[in-house]
Amino acid sequence: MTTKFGYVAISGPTNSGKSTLLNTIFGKKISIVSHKVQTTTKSLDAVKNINKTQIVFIDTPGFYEKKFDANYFKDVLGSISRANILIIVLDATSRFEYLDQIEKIIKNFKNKKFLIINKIDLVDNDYILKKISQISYINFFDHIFYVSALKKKNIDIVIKKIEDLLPSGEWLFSKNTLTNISKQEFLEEITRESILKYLNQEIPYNISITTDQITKKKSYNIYQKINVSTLSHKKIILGKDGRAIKLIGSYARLQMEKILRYKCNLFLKVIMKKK
Ligand SMILES: Nc1nc2c(ncn2[C@@H]2O[C@H](COP(=O)(O)OP(=O)(O)OP(=O)(O)O)[C@@H](O)[C@H]2O)c(=O)[nH]1
Ligand SMILES: [Mg+2]
Repeated sequence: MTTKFGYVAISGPTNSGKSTLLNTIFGKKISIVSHKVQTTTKSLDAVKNINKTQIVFIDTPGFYEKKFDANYFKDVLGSISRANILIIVLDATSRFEYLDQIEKIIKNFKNKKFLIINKIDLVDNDYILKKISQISYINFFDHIFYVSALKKKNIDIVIKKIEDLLPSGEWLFSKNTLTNISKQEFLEEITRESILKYLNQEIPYNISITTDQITKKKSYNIYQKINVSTLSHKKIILGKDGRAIKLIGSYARLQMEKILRYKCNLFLKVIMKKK
């Protein structure tokens, strides 16, 4: 059997649903998702094997105004340059932003280009068609798809097209490879996702999660630190009588149990790093 292999980069503005799309393609949580901007902060590779084709999907941090500089794009552009197929995901419900930047990326990208208009569960066809007319370079895309990543609509069509277009080649990863991040890093991401869910404004963007220890016996015991830089942030994360941290911890723990399919105890400490 001749095998196929290739990279598919998923790019586009923040909050357009790139990570949701990835999770739907895999049928499980691979990358964290939130209603806030800048949820994905580092590119992530995830390997999917379908029939004779091995596809490495690359989830990337979305475009975001405050970070729209050369440094920020190094990671994203690096990921894109590896790709056999580049998917740009736009949110059908929001103003199409960064169209000029996307134009540059698209016109410089030599391989196949897909445009995915996501969140079609929230808007009607006429509205979408009108919005599409804003994209003057629409013909540069090889294929356009209208999907709902959340409601799992038309995702199978996208996958089929990817399978068709990827080149023949040896699989680079073993059959069991899933992502390029460790279990520890992923569990840190799960806690960050919970913080994005429960805490507002700047807090989620000013913390880091680190791991002290993970042990596994009758249950996983996961010891993590939430590192903050100011006392006021520490107070907000803890909440009145520790209510916020309890909420964050119990949601994160539930997610971890779902992912690991094992009982989990999560121990969170909020640490103020001295400047
Ligand atoms: N209604 C609806 N909501 C969606 C759909 N896809 C994603 N969302 C929501 O859009 C928000 C952003 O989703 P993410 O997947 O985190 O977006 P992202 O593009 O990865 O964002 P960044 O990582 O910040 O670049 C979340 O609240 C999702 O639940 C969709 O098809 N329909
Ligand atoms: Mg994301």
